[in-house]
Amino acid sequence: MTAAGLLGDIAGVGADPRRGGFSRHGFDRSELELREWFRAAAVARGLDVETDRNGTMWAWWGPPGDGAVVTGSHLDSVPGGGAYDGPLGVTSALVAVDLLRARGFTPGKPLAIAVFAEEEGGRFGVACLGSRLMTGALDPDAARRLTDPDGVTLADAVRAAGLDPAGLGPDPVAMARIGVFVELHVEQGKGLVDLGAPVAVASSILAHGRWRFSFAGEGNHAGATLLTDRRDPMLPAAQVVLAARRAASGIEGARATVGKVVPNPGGTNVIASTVDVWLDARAEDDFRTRAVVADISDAARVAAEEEGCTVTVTEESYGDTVIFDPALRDDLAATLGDVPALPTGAGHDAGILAAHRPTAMLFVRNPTGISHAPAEFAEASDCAAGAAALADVLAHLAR
Ligand code: HGY
Ligand code: MN
Ligand code: MN
Repeated sequence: MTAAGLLGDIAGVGADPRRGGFSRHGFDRSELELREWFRAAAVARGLDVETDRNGTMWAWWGPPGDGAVVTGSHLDSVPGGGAYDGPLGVTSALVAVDLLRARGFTPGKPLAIAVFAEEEGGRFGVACLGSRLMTGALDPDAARRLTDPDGVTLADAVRAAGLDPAGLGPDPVAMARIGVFVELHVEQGKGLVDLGAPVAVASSILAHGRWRFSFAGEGNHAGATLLTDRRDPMLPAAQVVLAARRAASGIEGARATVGKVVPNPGGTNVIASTVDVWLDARAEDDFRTRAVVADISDAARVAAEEEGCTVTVTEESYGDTVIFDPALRDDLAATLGDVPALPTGAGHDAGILAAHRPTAMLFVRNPTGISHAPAEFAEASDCAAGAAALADVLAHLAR
């Protein structure tokens, strides 16, 4: 079975007819279904599957042990996301095991496929939730209190999935098992198209984070309230959208996005009483990223005051610039025949683990560069090249 073929097997899970693409979020019905699919696919390959206390699934080739060679990714998506972001890394890992078996390879070290929970933060708002919890980058008490849009807490969601919420948090046992981590991912850009190559290794990840701007004004009637009598939080909310583009434009390489705005109560003929606006901001380093956010926050405060509203700004998640282990990166690039190294603006569980373990990524060419959208794509032949490259890398690391 090929990686593209395995993606075809799960194409019915979490398909979102309203948004297009897939909506698969941490511990929701579709993600749990994908977890069962992964368990069956791993068991069919003779791998032993366990789920740790942060909801990370581990499929072991041979006995579990410390210092393992670990590969994997995630099965959740953004709302209305593509088929490849996450699942390509998981399916490629399964195919890599098949390829290594067919070559008669036996790992000289423990080898595992890991599937992390809620990488996109599409349900509970914090990206790389599982890997942040495991590494201690996220306070477990704060995590347990996170809520989804329906008000379900993470504690309740993991309990419903059969996990003990008290077990969420730093996991030194799981961490000790990771000797090296390699995540294969569809490229989220056109670097490989420009280079005319199917596969690259990753060099770095931009500093990035998410901030919630909560504006409060006064709910009222859209027809009966004079403009001069309004305290409409949608006005300063709109200023955040404009300030994001302006602030990021002023700093080379920076990007700032408002992809989610939630007015309450959200009626056409209702002046909202509150509006929440989520900002995703990224730049080359911490200083530049925080400068972008500070600029937008200043604009939000001025605009809120002008409208008689209040604003609170909350950092929901943050990660500094990641430079992937240069020695490992160069070793893997050489193993694959001097493939190129590319930076990315996208976050990954590999980026969280990179602060703790030698970590690398492989990127697979994306002909349009589109990601986090239904049009995300990789040719089957490039997926095959990616899985073969992952097999080569795993064989090299687990020799
Ligand atoms: O948002 C991101 O960068 C990632 O795809 N989770
Ligand atoms: Mn993503
Ligand atoms: Mn991803």
